[in-house]
Amino acid sequence: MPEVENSPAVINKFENMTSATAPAKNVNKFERFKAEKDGLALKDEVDYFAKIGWEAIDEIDRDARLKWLGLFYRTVTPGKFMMRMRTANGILPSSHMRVYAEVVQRYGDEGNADITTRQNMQLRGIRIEDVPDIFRRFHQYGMTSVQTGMDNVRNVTGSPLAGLEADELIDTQGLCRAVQDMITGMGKGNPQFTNLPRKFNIAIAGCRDNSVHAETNDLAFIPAYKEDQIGFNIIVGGMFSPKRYVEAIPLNAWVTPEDVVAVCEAVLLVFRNHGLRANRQKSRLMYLIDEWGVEKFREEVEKQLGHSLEPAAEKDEVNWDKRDHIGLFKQKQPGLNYVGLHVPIGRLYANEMFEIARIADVYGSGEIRLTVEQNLLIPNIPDSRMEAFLKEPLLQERFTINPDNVSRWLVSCTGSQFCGFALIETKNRALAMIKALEAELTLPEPVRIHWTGCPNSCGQPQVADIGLMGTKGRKNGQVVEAADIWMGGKVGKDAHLGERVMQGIPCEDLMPVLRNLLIENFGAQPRQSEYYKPPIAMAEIDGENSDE
Ligand code: SRM
Ligand code: SF4
Repeated sequence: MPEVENSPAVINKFENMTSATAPAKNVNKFERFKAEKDGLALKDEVDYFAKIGWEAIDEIDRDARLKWLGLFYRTVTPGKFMMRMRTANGILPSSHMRVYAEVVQRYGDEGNADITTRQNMQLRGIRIEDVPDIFRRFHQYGMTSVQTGMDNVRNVTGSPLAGLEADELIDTQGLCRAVQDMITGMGKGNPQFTNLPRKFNIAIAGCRDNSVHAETNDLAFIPAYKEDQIGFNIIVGGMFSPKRYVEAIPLNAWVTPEDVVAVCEAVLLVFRNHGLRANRQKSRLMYLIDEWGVEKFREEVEKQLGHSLEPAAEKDEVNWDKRDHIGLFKQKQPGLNYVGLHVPIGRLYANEMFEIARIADVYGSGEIRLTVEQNLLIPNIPDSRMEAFLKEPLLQERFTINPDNVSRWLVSCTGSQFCGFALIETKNRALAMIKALEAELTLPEPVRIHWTGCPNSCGQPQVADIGLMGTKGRKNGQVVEAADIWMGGKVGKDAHLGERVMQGIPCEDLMPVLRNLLIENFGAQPRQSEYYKPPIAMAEIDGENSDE
């Protein structure tokens, strides 16, 4: 299990940026401002903020507490906010997609949206003066962005094919929704969980291919049989942070689906009540487990639950390679299909979002699903509608169901276009580079390439075949945007994290490095090779084609 150190320069930059540890006292400055006023209290102040405008809002309210309502002030684009939603199990109706489209549409070129690495949606370009109206619309449609940032539980991820595939072990849709409702007080906000020591990630896998990256979450449920009963083994403490990248470890506990919500609540309460709050860089759940040992942690969860937990099942049921769900597939419901669309780097614009909502309504049941690879699925399309569906211009021109192996698994975090932590530009660069590589190379199998703009690792380079992590490097005496390269991440069955294999490669020199990695490690061939005729001079050197 790799435990990775970053260079002191990068760590220092991060500690400054996150103002990690307060000088004296035993809590950091984040703990102090949380104690002064709960982020959820800002629900009552949003109308006022809308009146006074972004510049007049108290800095801590604007830059930090508003994240409790899902509003992220973007220093990179002054005056504009990003809004992070909740999408339990990554499932949303077309009506929600239409609301998102309407929200970002009003910002013209500055408005867009992203599908995130937690099967979720983020909206961009938001002005504070519009927020009361946007919240009213969310309320009307049963949508929420509450408690999605800072020291809260992030979007609860589940199997994207929940309820659709014949080989499914547990349908995670209702479970993810129930956990979300518990955490957020049915979307209104729940003060019980608004002051955790740090962020917290929960994933529930119901399928055989670990489609949620269970091992990277603070708390994850993995399908496992005990005798003839299907339930979940529990793993805890997974996390990526600039100081440490670590997989979750077994809690040695097995629960039935009916117990999932109660266990989530108990684990969160133990974390809230006992988690470490002195050093913000060491506040994630794994640090509490380090301090107590997993046995004591389990006992405390049992105390909180009021009963003991059954020991884990001997083996879990994750025994498939990970799928990306792109393409056309039969559902378990006779005559119905789901289609996975490839959304390059997860970026969406208003006109495309309206179109996604429309095709989901016209051909499917109006449902849309998101994946942690930042793609989307349209389920419940009858056989009879499939031919027409596949001819839709959106699939021909933008979101193909048959992407090239080079670009198929491309994932990217937000990067410097919108994120103040970023050390490099990611999404646009990743896209430009993959297009150039795609033009040059063919690959026998897809290669999972993940970009992340800084060591926070939102783009999860540690799970990729090739991961790129933004850093600063030097070239010709100048500081330049650069990337560390990770390799060997494995997803699906036997998932494990990769390792950093190269450091500080200037971004402008990345193309030949990536090209070589693809050729040497993944069997890439130059596209021209099938038509390639060696020039005479080269052929002569090889001793072929000689006149003699
Ligand atoms: Fe992340 C902070 C974007 C998934 C680890 N992450 C941020 C912020 C909020 C920083 C900021 O305020 O600018 C980024 C917002 C940028 C923006 O404008 O979009 C941000 N994180 C993202 C997203 C959007 C990346 C993406 O393009 O998909 C993902 C949103 C998921 C969601 O819907 O909630 C996202 N972030 C992740 C993941 C991946 C995951 O959850 O599987 C990780 C690593 C796993 C983990 O958390 O252990 C991740 N983000 C971080 C960290 C490092 C946490 C730590 O313990 O140090 C930070 C910084 C922090 O919390 O201090 C961070
Ligand atoms: Fe921002 Fe990407 Fe860094 Fe996350 S990894 S904080 S999105 S630059």
